[in-house]
Amino acid sequence: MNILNIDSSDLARRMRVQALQMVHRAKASHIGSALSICDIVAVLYAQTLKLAPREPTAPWRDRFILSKGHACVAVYAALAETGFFPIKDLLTYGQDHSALMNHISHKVLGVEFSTGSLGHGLPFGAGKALAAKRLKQDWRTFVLLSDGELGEGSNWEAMMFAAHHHLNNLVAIVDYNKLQSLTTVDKTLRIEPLADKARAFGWAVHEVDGHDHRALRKLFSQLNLKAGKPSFLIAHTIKGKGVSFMENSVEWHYKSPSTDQLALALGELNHA
Ligand SMILES: Cc1ncc(C[n+]2csc(CCOP(=O)(O)OP(=O)(O)O)c2C)c(N)n1
Repeated sequence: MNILNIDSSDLARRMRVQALQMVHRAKASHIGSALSICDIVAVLYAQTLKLAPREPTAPWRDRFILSKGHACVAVYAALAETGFFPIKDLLTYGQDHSALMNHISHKVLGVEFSTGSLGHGLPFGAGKALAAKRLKQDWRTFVLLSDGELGEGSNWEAMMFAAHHHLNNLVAIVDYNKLQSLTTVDKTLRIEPLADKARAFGWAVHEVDGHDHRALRKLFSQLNLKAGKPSFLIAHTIKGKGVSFMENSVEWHYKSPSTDQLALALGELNHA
């Protein structure tokens, strides 16, 4: 089946540890955004995606696109922890001449598409899904979006396009943590009623707790890809999940943890 079938909870914990260390070392931003998606990304890499870490461009692989490219440390950590490249390479994150840039880069083994300017992952993913159909290939395309990103009109164009072409091999997952960079999504540009909107655009809609591994695994394995519709998964999450003082706190969109804060955070993750 080419699914890794490893423990997703352990992977998510290791990803959080790596993400915190990377952001601290590089004095970078977006740790809250990365912690928000660790469980979703871990369940995808550990138990959902068909992939081969030693053959990152295997033609049959499922495609995963991180559209909220600012949360790249979560994906870099997942790729290193599952063997796409050496874990020690994570030490170069955010440094001059490193492939591991502060927004996700396709120069990193296992990354399909560079993003960072929000609103590009879903249009690209829809094109990939259409290509798979035209090539009569059965690989699927998963795109992970942020909630604030839905303010970009390109997503809604891609949603019309995907429904029009019956792209049942396309899965959009919205990391619905309800926060943006400076305040809530609701105060910035309201996206509710999100499920109704996605349904009206012709997608099959599901809602899930984005930190519940069992629920995520079940949902990913039961997607009705034969229904002739693309799938829109609304994953309810907490920005900063896993580190108590970062949870639901907008300041951790930009702030980088100090040495003391890093130690506290790692302690909470049982990583002394
Ligand atoms: C087109 C574009 N406009 C603005 C930005 C700057 N920016 C970076 S992250 C962000 C919003 C963060 O909120 P959200 O998209 O909900 O992601 P979260 O970090 O909460 O997961 C913005 C506006 C960008 N990256 N791309």
